[in-house]
Amino acid sequence: MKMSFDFTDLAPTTVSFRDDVIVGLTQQLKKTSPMHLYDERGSQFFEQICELEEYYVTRAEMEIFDAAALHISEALPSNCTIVEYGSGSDRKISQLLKLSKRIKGYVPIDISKTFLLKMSKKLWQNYPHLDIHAICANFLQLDTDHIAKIIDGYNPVVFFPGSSIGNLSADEITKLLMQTKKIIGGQGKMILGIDLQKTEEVLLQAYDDSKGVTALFNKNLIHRMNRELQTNIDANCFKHHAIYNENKNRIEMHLKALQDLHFWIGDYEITLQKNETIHTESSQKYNVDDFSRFLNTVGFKVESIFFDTKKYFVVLLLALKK
Ligand code: AVJ
Repeated sequence: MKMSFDFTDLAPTTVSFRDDVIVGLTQQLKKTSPMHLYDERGSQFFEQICELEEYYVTRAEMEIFDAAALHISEALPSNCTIVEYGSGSDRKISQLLKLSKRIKGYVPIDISKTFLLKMSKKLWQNYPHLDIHAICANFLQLDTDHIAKIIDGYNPVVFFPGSSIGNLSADEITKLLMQTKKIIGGQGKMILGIDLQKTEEVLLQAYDDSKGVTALFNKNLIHRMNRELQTNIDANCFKHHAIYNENKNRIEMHLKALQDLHFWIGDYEITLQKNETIHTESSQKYNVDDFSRFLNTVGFKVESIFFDTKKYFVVLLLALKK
């Protein structure tokens, strides 16, 4: 890396948001991609979720990083560059930077441009010697040659915390892991956080919190449509609806219509019947043995597994199988 700070804008456009939403809302079972929840406003709501008592995910993972600090640091290649998928705030990378002197470069990748700029500039102020190359992009569609050029000789470590992998479909996960293999190559590592199966009660509290922050996060999708797609939908006509799908071991967030609704996105008429839902996000909850076995079948070696004290969450340290 030649400069200490730079920024590449490959931002997904409002056009792709519009097209995705039209496709998703004209189907039998209405759904939208979870990435659309993360415009600037949505990213801010998600930060508030991370502070909630009921949302155990962030705290459990940070507890793990603290407890396993030495082990993780020693497992990182010296002079490494951390490539973070869906970086969000600087909370977790700051924690990693504090616990390891081996990190020389950082490539945060996020679709929320203003949010990414703010976080990476703040980080650069705190760590002026860190080579930062921020990329505004959908981390599912990376140009791996471009990433390789940026990393330029440093040892890559892909960082995917927070169990964001749990939002992705099986196909997307496979694609993401193949992309990761290309990025990390023989010497690189991956640090992956996954959320574990637990009681429905704990899960529902985490995804339908008492302050209603998750509801605001979910309903922001309607406000985003009003802002960007010139719709004029009353967000109060929808209710935040979080359920645990036991067969699939996942939390699902939906927006449930409180009455019959119809509106237009350009020339496309969208209708919802009362109680019909838009499925906005799934958050998969894993069994660590099953997931490790799966990782093995796609070419990864699980080098270490770190749990929090409640065994709510795990951080996996991965390398490529030889
Ligand atoms: C950022 C995808 C990990 O699934 O727990 C939080 C998003 N949705 N509350 C998750 C989310 C509702 C979060 N991830």
